Amino acid sequence: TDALNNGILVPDSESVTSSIKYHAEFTPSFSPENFELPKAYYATAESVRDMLITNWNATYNFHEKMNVKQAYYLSMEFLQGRALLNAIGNLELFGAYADALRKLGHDLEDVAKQEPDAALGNGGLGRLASCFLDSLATLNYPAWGYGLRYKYGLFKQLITKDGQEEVAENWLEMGNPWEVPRNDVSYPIKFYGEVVTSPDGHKTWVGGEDIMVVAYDVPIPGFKTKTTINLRLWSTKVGSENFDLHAFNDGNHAKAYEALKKAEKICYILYPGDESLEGKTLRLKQQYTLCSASLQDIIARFERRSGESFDWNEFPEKVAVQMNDTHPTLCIPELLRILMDIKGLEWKEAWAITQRTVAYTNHTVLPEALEKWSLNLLQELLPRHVEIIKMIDKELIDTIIAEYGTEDLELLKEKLNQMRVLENIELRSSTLKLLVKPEKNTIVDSVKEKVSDKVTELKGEDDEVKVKKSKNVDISKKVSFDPDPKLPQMVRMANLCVVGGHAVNGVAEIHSEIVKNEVFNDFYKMWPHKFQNKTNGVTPRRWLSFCNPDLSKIITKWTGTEDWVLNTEKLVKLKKFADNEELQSEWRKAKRINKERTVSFLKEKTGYIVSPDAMFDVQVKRIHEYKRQLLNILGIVYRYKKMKEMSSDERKQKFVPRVCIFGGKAFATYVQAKRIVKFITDVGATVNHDPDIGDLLKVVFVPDYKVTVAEVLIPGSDLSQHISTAGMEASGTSNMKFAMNGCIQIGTLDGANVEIRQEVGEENFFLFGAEAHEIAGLRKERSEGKFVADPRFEEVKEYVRSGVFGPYSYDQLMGSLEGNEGYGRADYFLVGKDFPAYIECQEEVDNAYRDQKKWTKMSILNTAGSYKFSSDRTIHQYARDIWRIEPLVLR
Ligand code: DL6
Repeated sequence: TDALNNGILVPDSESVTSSIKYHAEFTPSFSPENFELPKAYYATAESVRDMLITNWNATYNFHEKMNVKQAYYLSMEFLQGRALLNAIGNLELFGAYADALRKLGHDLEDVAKQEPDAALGNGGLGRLASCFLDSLATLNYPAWGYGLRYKYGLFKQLITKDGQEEVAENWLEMGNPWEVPRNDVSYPIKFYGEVVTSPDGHKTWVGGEDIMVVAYDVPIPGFKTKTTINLRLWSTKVGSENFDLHAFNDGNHAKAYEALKKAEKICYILYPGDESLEGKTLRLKQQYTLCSASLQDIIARFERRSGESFDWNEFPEKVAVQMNDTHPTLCIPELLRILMDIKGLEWKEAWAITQRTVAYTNHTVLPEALEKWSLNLLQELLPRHVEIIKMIDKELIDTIIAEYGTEDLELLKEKLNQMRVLENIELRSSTLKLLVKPEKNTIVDSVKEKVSDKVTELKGEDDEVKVKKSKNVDISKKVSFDPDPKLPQMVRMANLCVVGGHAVNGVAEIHSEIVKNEVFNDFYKMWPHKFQNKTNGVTPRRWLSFCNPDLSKIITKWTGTEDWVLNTEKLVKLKKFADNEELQSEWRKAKRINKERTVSFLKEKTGYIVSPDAMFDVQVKRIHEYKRQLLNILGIVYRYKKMKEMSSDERKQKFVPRVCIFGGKAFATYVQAKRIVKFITDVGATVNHDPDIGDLLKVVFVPDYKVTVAEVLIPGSDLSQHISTAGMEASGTSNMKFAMNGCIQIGTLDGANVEIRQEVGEENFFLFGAEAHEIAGLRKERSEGKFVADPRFEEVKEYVRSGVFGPYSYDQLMGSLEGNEGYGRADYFLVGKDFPAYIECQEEVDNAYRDQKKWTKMSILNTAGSYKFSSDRTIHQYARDIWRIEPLVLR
């Protein structure tokens, strides 16, 4: 018989069994005669979904009735991973489902493995969005996520003899039991066309290409709560009237499908290659689709909830829109367009409402990742939005002039050039009139209102009448420049976000300081109140409780409560037992079990057999030069070279056995990153088959890194590497997951590493490398040829070039570390500079690992100190400081 837990219905294994059987019988996706794993998975998922739907509908109705302010998290990426065990875990039904499936002849874990990862994301940014959804639901916040339903997830990565190969990931092939199409939730989206102005000045965007979006909803259950929030993913389509039956019957099949394909391809893949104009257009269409569909939906909900009479100024009291990076920037002009052109508001009011509604999170300081769009392309695709963006630009120009004055025109010009939303575009004649001293023709003030061009008295600070006459002067003539016809005219999305939103936040303390003091310093000086920090976090449900049940049991035993899953501060209780031998021995046992799971996993995925006695040293993240996988692998090569130079006894004395594990995808068009993948796999192929080395060193590249892979590797690792060039990693989030799972880090003072080190204690973190404030100077030194490389760095590059790792030419890779002609910037990521400190630090790691008592203590203290990095803490901060929303508990 079913029971109640905190008002939540808890079915027993009997009713779970009958629910699974019911779905096995009535699920139309599989043939009736079997109950093999794929069908068992589908039936189990549908049975779980039934339970979620009850809570989901109740949550929706409750929010509708209470009509409280709601937050909307708009993101091009959600890296959800698998849903089944997460949902069962959040519902606390592991026991019931395991029992039920056992009775039906299956093992819950095997069933769960049937589920493909929902990989609608690229890396940390997308996974953060998914952790946030888990926390929002768990903490009972009224909030939704909005994204796109890509037909193919992030590509599947194959590792071949040539390195990385990408294959489409058809994650929907077997159907997706977690989504519910809402055929009644559909909106039109327009592209191209033109703007028509009526005699009264009203603007209408007409013509062009029209498509439709339809909503697919995914339930997001909270942990130990009824609250189940919604992730709404948009899918694009066209109506059947767009299918050209005549063309089809004439045999012109491609033409018949043209409109359909055009619409459908918007949701084919995440980040389509954008080298070509087609690629760029497609990406922009994706971004606009997300923004327009979500805003239409949000506005419809606001209107419905507000009833007959309402004031649009209440919109920001009911709606908070968070833009996850710049990809959803078009929210700003789109909200303005809807408010002005459709709802009839004046510019001033619409602009104020928009600014009060939206906020922006910056996730990178890499200049190449700060999005800019060609004005021409935008103009063609979204002509009305360009008009609106120009209005915003003009508003900003006025603010900048008011801020900097017109005394120093050179300074003003510089600020305008840096801060404007539009780049390389002449200054439009502004409503701004300048007051000039007639005698010297110098500008002494500017006013935004219309100024009489006859006689104006202007009082200076000393109250003397300084100007008797004013003259209308077009500011553009004074501070303008000629746009460079050779350079493209661009729209700077990040600047648009900063201007259009009421809050801008970075994702770790050091990153938020860089955002304020470097990337957006001019804006920070003008609007300091907008800038905030919200250090990232990860959900302790998925990333500790569910992925590491053995360690979790120990944590519960020693903290005396299960409550740490919701209140991670309780993890701090472990500190006082860090030296306790009983805890230490249990801790090591749990690690061992996890390492053995990793051993089987590596064997299955790569064929390599590694020993669980070795230290597992892991670097898993997107492959990027700034993350410096190259530093790691060069450190390994150096170690290998030294091993080869020693006798067998010597090398066993000197080195701790290590399994060096890499994982991560290189963006399909990022050639240098792909070379790094190839290099790592080549080193592995040589080292792993070297009989002199045996178990002393193994190098394994795990193909197709994704959430599911992380859930195995993170609990089973001893050391993890977060070794980016200081100042370049905004935060990192895997560093938090590793710390939670008692894994010790080697890292630079970058991103959230800084805060992790503070919390776990300096002595429990292996720190090396240059600091963020030194980087500019070091790069300058490097490019001026003043850098003197450590001989060990020269030695390792030479060794790579000698051909030990096969015939592939590493000239391009090694050259990039030297800045040789044709190989790009001279070691821009400062691998050479940090190399000696890195390999020395790795020696310290070896020494620490030899003392297993000390190592285990460090491991326990990492888990204890990770309490701050729960996404629950982060979400509370967003809710309080940016969104101003309150939890609403459904009883
Ligand atoms: O904030 C989530 C995540 C950070 O942890 C990473 O440090 C950061 O690289 C990532 N940013 C992006 C944005 N684009 N780029 N590059 O993925 O965000």
